[in-house]
Amino acid sequence: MKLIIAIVQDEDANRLVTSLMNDGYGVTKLATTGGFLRAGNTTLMIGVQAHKLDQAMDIIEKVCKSRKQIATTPSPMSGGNGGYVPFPIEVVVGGATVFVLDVDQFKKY
Ligand code: 2BA
Repeated sequence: MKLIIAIVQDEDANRLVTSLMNDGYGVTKLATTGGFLRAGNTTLMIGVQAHKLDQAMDIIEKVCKSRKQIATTPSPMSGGNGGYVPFPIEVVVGGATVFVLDVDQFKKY
């Protein structure tokens, strides 16, 4: 069994959950925040049988679009002595950042 952890944009999340559920996948949706933009995104945990992994990845790739986003530069993690001026930057976000992990055990009690 595999666990897919997919970080997607909020705009794509509902459509992706619907598509996965319609094809029989179990999905857990988490509200998360990106470290760079400090903006909301969505992380999905999807447990799949190994033979259904490729199909799930195809669905993620099909549904999730990359988008340009204008953001102000995030504050430095640890500031100096002030004087920091945020300025707008353009970044391309997504479609999806996906990790695939081997599952050691899967149980439902
Ligand atoms: P954020 O960390 O908010 O990053 C949003 C977008 O900002 C990234 O899109 C990328 O285009 C840009 N970006 C990130 N770090 C940057 C940097 N140091 N310099 C310049 N631009 C930077 P994506 O790559 O599509 O990532 C979307 C979201 O996926 C990320 O949101 C983060 O929540 C997650 N993510 C990406 N890579 C990850 C990783 N290696 N581990 C864990 N989460 C990751």
